[in-house]
Amino acid sequence: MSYPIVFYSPVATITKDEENARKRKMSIIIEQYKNKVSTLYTNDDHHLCKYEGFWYFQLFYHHSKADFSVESIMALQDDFQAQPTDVFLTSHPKTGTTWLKALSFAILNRNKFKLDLGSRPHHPLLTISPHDCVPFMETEAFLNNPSYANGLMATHIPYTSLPKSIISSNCRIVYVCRNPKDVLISYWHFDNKLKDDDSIPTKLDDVFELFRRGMNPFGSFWDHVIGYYKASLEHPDKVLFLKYEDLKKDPESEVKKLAKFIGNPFTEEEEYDGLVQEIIKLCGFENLSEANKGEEKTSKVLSDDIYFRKGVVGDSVNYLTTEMIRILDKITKEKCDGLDFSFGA
Ligand code: PAP
Repeated sequence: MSYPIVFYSPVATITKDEENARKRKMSIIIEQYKNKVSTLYTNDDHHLCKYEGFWYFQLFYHHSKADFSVESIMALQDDFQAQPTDVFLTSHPKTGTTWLKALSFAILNRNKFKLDLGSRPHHPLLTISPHDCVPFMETEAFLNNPSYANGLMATHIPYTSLPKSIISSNCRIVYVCRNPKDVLISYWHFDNKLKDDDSIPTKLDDVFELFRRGMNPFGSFWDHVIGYYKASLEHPDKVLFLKYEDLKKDPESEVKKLAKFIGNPFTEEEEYDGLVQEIIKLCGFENLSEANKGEEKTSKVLSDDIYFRKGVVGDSVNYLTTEMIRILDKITKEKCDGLDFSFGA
């Protein structure tokens, strides 16, 4: 199967006018879905609400959590039109999204942006965040001119809640999953990094309790993974299911698999020239975390380095108690019962 080659460009920096337009559009979206959202079941402090079986922030209560809110998902479900050539990078938060974005961007743009990492490196991934190279649909929903047209985008929306046109069109979906224990620890650190310096850090016990009950944004984690896993079995030409741990263990074959699936397989010559290895190196944790250090270079709310912490498999053993591990393993066993599926670690 061959696909047209589409060129992608990084998201431009948002100007002040665009930011104002974004705020206006956000107010319209809040108003539009106010009634629908008010009927949803919320948790005790109205922090999250449940929609189509998964938990989300509500923009209505948390203006600061504008992106990734239930309203943005509703707006995308109503308005988003997928194109047959689109590629969607999908994931539950903290499972390797940033890495998958970088790899896919580098693969699809390898003729446009050469990979020479020599003395004068110039690849976009060395100067801007993978999140600016590949936007989230959820954040673009509030822009007047979303960069959907670029054809490569990401989302944390669960499979069963994806806009219908993504399911019905011939576009491709790549999902990356990671073992729940490392996801929980990564999320806990991320959540605390998002807090102001004078806020009290969230305790691991509290995050654990919510995570195991599925009450985290885009949770339940297990239902999220299983939804995409089943879709990948039913539609293997449409949904590619990757594991963070496999990418760590055998990056070369996983990257080749990814390139083939997204319509840009490496030629024998490219492989011979070491291009696969160069892409792996460019997108490796060491390289990207170094490139994203320091002040934010682009327009986003979050600084670029918040997405890079340790980037290893199994760090959760340094934080979780034996009892927490037992409980998480038990949930995994129950949720995956009858499925030929196991997490990579
Ligand atoms: P997001 O859902 O907020 O976009 P996501 O990128 O999915 O986050 O997950 C972040 C995790 O991926 C972090 O894991 P850690 O907390 O266990 O360290 C981050 O360090 C890791 N990560 C980011 N980039 C890479 C990379 N290039 N290689 C390996 N791991 C990475």
